[in-house]
Amino acid sequence: MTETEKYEFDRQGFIVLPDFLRQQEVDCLKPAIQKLEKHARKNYQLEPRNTRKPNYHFNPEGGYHVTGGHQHGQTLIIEDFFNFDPAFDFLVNHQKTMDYIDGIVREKIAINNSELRVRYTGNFSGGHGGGYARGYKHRYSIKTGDIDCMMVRFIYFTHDVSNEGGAFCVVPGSHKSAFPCPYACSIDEEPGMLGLEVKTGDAILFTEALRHGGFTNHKNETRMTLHVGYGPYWMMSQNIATMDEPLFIKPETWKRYNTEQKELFQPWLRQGPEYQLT
Ligand SMILES: O=C(O)CCC(=O)C(=O)O
Repeated sequence: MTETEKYEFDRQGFIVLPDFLRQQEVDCLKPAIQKLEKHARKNYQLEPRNTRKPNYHFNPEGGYHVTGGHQHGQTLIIEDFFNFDPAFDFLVNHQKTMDYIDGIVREKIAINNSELRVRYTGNFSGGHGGGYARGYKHRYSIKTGDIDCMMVRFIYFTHDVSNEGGAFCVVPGSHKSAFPCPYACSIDEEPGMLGLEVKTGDAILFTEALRHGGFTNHKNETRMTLHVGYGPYWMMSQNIATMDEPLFIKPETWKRYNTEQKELFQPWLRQGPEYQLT
């Protein structure tokens, strides 16, 4: 992270990283994303349901949890996408990503969230977050002259997303706001809300303390983005289906990872010979 990026991240609570993924990486992710959306669309209403979150289907074959719907105005949120396809493996301990996370999370780092967000025409993501809600999980702070974040997120884009197409949107600087957002209007009309238009291969890094959401998708195309959350090593899953449990990683997925990748998934919490570190 350059000094300019650090300044901008602190000032705004996010940075847009143009051309972050190589073309080869986009080409690897794109078919896997499409395959996962198709799989989840076919299965999300089936049994088994997640016992703690019955609105989620757990898919044993694909290793994911999914909720939502696929009609106009709906979204499918597919958590634990890492299990679905080895095409996603390179995003675990992705050097370029980790260089940024290292610059803003002070403790040993772990992945605490992974989701493919599928947003069909007419869907929006409601605004949430904002510095006033400085709960320990989302806290943004400065310690001994450096950025010290709890949960932060990367979003990876494998197609262009315009404001019309449901851009991820933010209220810049709101990670430092002292008061709750007073607006009850639609996210598209919220004062201060800024859409971040991006191109294929771009990424966005933001602190969960920032007020953010997604504009309404008015295009006749589905918006599909990969979101990965990071934080200190002790923070458990921040996926909704498995909140505050160890992040769900299938033994088959675990086996594919090298030691450095496994270190990002709290190996000390995983029992049994199928979860060896080396
Ligand atoms: O991209 C969106 O529509 C919203 C994403 C979001 O809320 C998040 O990643 O925390």
